[in-house]
Amino acid sequence: MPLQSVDKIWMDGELVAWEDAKVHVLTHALHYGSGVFEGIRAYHTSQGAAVFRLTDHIVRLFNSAKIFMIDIPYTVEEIVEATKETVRVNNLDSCYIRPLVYLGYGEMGLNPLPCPVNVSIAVWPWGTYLGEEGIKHGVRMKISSWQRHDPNAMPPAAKGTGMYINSSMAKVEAIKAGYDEAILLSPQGFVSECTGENIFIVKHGRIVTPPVSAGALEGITQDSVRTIARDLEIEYQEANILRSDLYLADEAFLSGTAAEVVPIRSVDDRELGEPGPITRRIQETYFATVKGEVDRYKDWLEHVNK
Ligand code: PY5
Repeated sequence: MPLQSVDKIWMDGELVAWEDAKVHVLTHALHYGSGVFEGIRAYHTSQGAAVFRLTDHIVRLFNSAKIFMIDIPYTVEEIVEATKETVRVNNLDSCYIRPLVYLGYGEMGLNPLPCPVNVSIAVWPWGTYLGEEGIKHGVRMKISSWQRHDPNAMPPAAKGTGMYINSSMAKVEAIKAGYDEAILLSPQGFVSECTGENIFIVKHGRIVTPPVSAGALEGITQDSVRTIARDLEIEYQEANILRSDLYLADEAFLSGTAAEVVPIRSVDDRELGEPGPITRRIQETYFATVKGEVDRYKDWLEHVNK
C-alpha cells in the first residue's frame, strides 16, 4: 500500500512540508537502527477526529527511549500536543500517526551518547493493515522459522526501530509462502506475538494471550481487549501458549494499532474457520469504541480539537 502524502510533518518543533521532511544520509539511526517509535490511530467520531489512547502511546514512546538511554528533548505533554496539532493541521478525520525519536547526524561511532536526538511526527491516511477480507473472514498465519527476540539480546518492551528487522524477515517469509502474517515463538519455544500484533486464542470460552515474558510487546490494543473482555464478562488470562494450542484453539485473533482486531482463520494450514462468537464480540466492541460509540470507554479518545 503506497504512502498517501499529506500537507505537513512535525520535525523537531516545526511543521514542515511533507516533501521537505528529510534527513542526512549519515543519520545515526539509518545505519544502526537507533531510534524508537509509536504507531497510533486517530478515528472519526461525532466530535471530529480523536486519537485513541494517545497519552498511553506517548508514555510508551518515552519508556522505549528510557530503555535505550535516549533523552527525548520534550515532555510527554509537549509530544501529546504536537501530535494533536499535526493531525489538526492536516485536516484529517482519521489517520495513522507515527511519532519517531531517532539519533541524528553528527557522530558515526557506536557510542550513541553524543548523538543529537531528533523527533518527528508524521500522519497519513492508512486503511486496514491486513485487508478488509482479513477483518471480515480472518487471516492465514504461519509460524515463523525466525524467533522473537531473546530479552537479553533485544528488549521486547521497547519499540526500537532496529528491532523490526526481525519482524520484517518473518513477514517476508510468511508472504512468500502464501500466508498473510507470521507468528513468532520465543527462544524458549512459547508463542510470543506476530510481526506487529499481539495474539490471542479462545479455548472453552476463555481468552488466553502470551505474557510479556514470552517476548511480546505490552500492546495498548491488547490492554483494550483485556478491558473489553472483562466488561463483557469473558474470562481473560495471560499464560504461555504452545504452538499446538494454536492449532487446537476454538478461536484465535490478533490485535494492534495498525491491524486493529483481526480474526485468525488458520495457523500452519490447520483450519480454525470463520470468526467465532467471542472474537466477533470483541471486534465489534473495539470498532464501536474507537469511533466513540461506547460511553464507558470515552476517556480513551483524545479529541484533537479540544
Ligand atoms: N507487537 C508488536 C511487535 C508491535 O509492533 C505492535 C504494534 C504490537 C504488538 C501491538 O501494539 P499496540 O496494540 O500497542 O499497537 N505495531 C505497530 C502498530 O502501529 C507497527 C505495525 C506496523 O500497530
